Amino acid sequence: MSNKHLTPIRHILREQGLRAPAIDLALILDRVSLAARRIARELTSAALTGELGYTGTTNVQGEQVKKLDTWANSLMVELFGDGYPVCTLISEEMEQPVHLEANCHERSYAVLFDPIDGSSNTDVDGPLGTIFAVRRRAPRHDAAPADILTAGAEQVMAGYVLYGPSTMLIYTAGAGVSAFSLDRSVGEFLLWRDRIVMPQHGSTYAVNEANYNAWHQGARNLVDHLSSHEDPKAHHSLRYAGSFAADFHRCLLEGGIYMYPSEVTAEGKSSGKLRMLYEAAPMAMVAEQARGRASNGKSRILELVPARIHERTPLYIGSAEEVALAERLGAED
Ligand code: AHM
Ligand code: MG
Repeated sequence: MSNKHLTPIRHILREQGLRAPAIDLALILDRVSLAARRIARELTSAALTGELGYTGTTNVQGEQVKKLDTWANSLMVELFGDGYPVCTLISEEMEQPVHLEANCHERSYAVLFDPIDGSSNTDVDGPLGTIFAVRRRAPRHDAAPADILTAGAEQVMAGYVLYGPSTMLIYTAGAGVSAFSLDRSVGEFLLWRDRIVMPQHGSTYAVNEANYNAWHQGARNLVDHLSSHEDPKAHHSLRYAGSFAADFHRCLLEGGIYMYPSEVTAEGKSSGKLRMLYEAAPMAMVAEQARGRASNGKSRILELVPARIHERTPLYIGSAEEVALAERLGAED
């Protein structure tokens, strides 16, 4: 059978069969796909429609909010609010979860997302992303997210959209990683690559190296090693787009490592920048499903249990060899 005309929804149903959970996930993927297409369209015209720049407010993370962050967050809340099967939404842009009581059924789900990843790129026409994860809500749950504060291994689907020269949707529902490219002429994501395998080793690393002096010694040793010219086989080039989705996508396709280490401050060790539930854990599921790895420098990201919905974690993600090296060199010891 030809793969040429497979949309994400038909793909997941073909992979998982016409069973109830697969249909639920297809319905969710349908909303992600629509959100991605609308965000992609908005991004192409944002400069001319006055949608660039800041709102003048700060979010729960204390970060300046861009107009596109707010717009994309509202869009996703509106799309998922539209009925079964999603009853809980957790977003980087919202202090509290949104609970949609009317959408609660025997099987219902939480979608956790970062609507615009790499916000510093909005006003300079750089690459951007949307990151998402899907978790089952426990039977007889209430509005409180206690059952969502579990290990990332509980995720049933995860992925990201990359808004670059083309718009790509990448997802996994636990049976490999698939990538779809947006055909703008028909407004559909169509399968580009299936069962992607990340190379075990790559030739690039991605990190904000301007933070070098604030890192723990182990993280500095790792970057010293990757950038050293002593052993040509160990030498990597630096590639940093400032968008996790874009930097991770390079690792997925060509291998290498993306990292956001913790920092040593007067108050002690920070937890890095990236948030566990809607940045690190979803990408960790994609990485592992592509035979890569994701670690906080000591432990597998997918085994860590966050205590709060906006909890942060140091992150080392990408090719198995580079992530193992980060742990071996004690990046977070
Ligand atoms: P955001 O969700 O507010 O955009 O923050 C996440 C982003 C990542 O996409 C990117 O890798 C990182 O923050 C860049 O941070 P920095 O500017 O500190 O390098
Ligand atoms: Mg983010």
